[in-house]
Amino acid sequence: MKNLILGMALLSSAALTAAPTQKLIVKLKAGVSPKSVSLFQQKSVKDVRDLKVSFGSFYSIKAEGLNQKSIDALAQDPAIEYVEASQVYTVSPLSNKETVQDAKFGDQWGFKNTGKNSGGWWSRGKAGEDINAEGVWKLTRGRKEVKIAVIDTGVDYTHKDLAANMWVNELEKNGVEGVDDDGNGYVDDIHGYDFANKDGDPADGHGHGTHCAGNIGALHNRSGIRGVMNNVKLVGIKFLSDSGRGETEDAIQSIDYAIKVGVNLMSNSWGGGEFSQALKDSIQAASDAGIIFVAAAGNSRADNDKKATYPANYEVDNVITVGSHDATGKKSGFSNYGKKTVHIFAPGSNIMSTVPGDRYQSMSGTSMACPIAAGAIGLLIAENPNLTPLEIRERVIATALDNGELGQYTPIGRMDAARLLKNEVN
Ligand SMILES: [Ca+2]
Ligand SMILES: [Ca+2]
Ligand SMILES: [Ca+2]
Repeated sequence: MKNLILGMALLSSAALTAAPTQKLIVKLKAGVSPKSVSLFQQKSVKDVRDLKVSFGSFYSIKAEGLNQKSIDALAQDPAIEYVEASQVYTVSPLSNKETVQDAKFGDQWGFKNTGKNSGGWWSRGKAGEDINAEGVWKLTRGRKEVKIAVIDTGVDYTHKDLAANMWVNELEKNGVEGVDDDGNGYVDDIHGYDFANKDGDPADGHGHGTHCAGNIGALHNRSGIRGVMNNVKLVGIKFLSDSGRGETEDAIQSIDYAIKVGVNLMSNSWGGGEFSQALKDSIQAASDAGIIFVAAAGNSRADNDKKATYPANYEVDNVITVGSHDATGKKSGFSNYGKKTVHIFAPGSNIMSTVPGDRYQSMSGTSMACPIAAGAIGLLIAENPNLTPLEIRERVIATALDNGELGQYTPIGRMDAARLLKNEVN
C-alpha cells in the first residue's frame, strides 16, 4: 500500500526542487503519537501541522529542504501509514461575462429551456432540454432540514437571493466574537468556514462559489434567479482562495468540517492534481456518514474512463460525477465525459446565477452542471431522507433522460429532476 501511494503521488526529488514550497501530506498509523515520528523532529522539516480531522491522524509538513533520502526515510517510518505530495486544485469556469444588476428566471434555460433563452440569437437552444424544474417543483421545492455544503471559493452569504437560505450556526451568531461558542473547534463559524485563510468568514472573493450556491439554492422570490431548491440550508465552505486555488490539506479539512456540520450533500466544482489517498480517505469518511459527494467532471474535453480526473474519479459509493450539456442537449464542447465514470449530465453552458454584491453573471463549466445536479439530488433527499449514497447514485443514473445526444458520454443521459423524484426509470 505504502509503495503504491508513493509511486502514484509522491514527487520525485527533482520535482521537489522545482517546487520548493511543496507540502507533503502524512497519515500516521492509528494510535501513533506524532512525537514518535523521527522525521517530524528534524530541523529541515518545517510547519508540522496537525489537520485535526475526525477520520484519521493527518499532518501536513513543508517539503522544503527535504531530499529523496529523507522522504524515503519518512515512508519507511513504522509510525506512518502513507505519505504523499500535496495537490493543487482549481476552479475553471470558462467564460466570465459582465455581471448584471438583475437577472430573471427567464434567463435560466437550464431550468426551463424555451429554445430562445440560452444567451442570444447566436446560440439557439432546443425547447425542453432542461432539468424540468417546473415539473419537479410541482412535487417539491426542498426542505430546510436539507444541508448542502458548497466547497469552493466561499459564498456571499449576504446576497439578497441567498441570505435566507444560508445555514446559520445559532450559537456562533448569538455568541462572542473571537470565541468558539459552540465548541466545534472553529471560531465564529456562523455560515461556514474559510480554510484558505483559517478564519470563520467564508465570504467569496472570487465569484465562483457564490455562482454555484445560487444554482442550488437561490430564493424563489420575485426578483433575481431561482435555485433548484427554494428550501435548503447552504453551508459556505471555502478552501479555494480568491484566485481560485487550493491545496490538499485544506480540501481534507473542508470535507471534515462538512461531516461535522452534518450536511446531506457536498457540491464540489473543483479539481486537479493526481490521485490522493488522503482525499479519497476523506470522501470515504463522508460516504460512511451517508453524505453524497457531487463532483464536476472537468473541463478538458477528456474521457475520464481513460484518464482519471480528481476528485471526480474516486471510486467511492457516494461520488456522483456530472458532465455538462448545452442548450441544444448536446455535450458542451469543454466537458469531460466517461461512459462509465461520468454518471450524468446537467446544464453547464451559459448558466446565469448569483455573484457577490447582489449581482448576477453567466458562467460556463462542469462547475455549473455540478451544483444544478446537486440541487436536484437535494430535492430527492428532501423527500427521501433514508436513501443511501449508493441508492441515490443508482437512481440518478437509472432515471436519467436519454435525449439521443449523450449516450456515448455517460451511462444514459441527462438530469430530469422530475423523473429523479418520481423514480421514472428507463
Ligand atoms: Ca464554532
Ligand atoms: Ca464566536
Ligand atoms: Ca430569486
